[in-house]
Amino acid sequence: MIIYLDGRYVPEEEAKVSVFDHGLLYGDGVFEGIRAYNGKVFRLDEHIARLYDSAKTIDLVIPITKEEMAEAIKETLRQNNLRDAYIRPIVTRGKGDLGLDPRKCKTPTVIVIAVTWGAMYGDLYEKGLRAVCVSVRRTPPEAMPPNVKSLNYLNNILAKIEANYRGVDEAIFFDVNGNISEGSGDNIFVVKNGVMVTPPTLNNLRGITRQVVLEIAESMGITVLERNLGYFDLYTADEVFVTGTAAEVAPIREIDGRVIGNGRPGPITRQLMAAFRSATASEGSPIYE
Ligand code: PXG
Repeated sequence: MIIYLDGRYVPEEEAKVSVFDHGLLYGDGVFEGIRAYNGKVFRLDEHIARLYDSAKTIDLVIPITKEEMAEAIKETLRQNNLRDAYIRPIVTRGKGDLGLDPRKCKTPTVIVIAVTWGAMYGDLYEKGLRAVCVSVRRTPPEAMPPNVKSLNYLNNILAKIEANYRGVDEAIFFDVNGNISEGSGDNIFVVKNGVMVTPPTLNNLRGITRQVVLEIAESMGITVLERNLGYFDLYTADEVFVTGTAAEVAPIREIDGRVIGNGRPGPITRQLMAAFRSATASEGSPIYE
């Protein structure tokens, strides 16, 4: 495997960072998760824009341009002969000392990893996922905006651990005000009486899959609302699904033991899954040309 590290393409064994890198010491850095389908990178510009916005928010200046980042991503895919892949650009604050002051970190570390990747949830796209609402709350935007895709994912990992202990596939977060936020690594939608609703993005990550699904729904004439949701809206929904680069569009069949709809992926979810699949198969920024 070939990794992009600070402007060079190196074998995995040589792709090493310092133990004094603040990405390791403090989770001080940002990342993205991007997919390539059939030789094309899906929504590359949107992912790169979000990476630079995440970095801007934490006052981290990425030492290469967006164009150079796009090229580094595509060249990493070419170096590994990949057409269908999961891509992980990472930018850390860089090497500093054991103090947390970022001024000690002179040069950010830039990494791009690309690996082969298939469907995340296997047969669960047909059966639907089981989920629980977890007790840990999504980090409030006043503390750390969930819009920043930072290297500190402990809030999300705590949610995932809770879902694991409860024997289900995914965690659903609430925020500190009792509004639904998102899944551990995906955004959430409910469908009731033909209307699709998803929370506004103050308390969750502004998902790129979420945005694609909103665009698809609008083009299909489905009414879409962005408003706050609570437990009642989840349990009484006709359909619930989550969206993410890794998860794609994945139906939820059960939440906290309550069966959602008839316990099978609903008609709107199915339509969106099919439309999303055709979007990923046709759109994208070509890797090899
Ligand atoms: N919310 C959070 C907290 C995320 O981390 C999404 C929503 C969906 O965003 P996109 O832009 O991908 O539609 C994410 C996605 C995983 C995993 O294992 C997920 C993500 C990152 C790393 C791992 O599910 N991010």
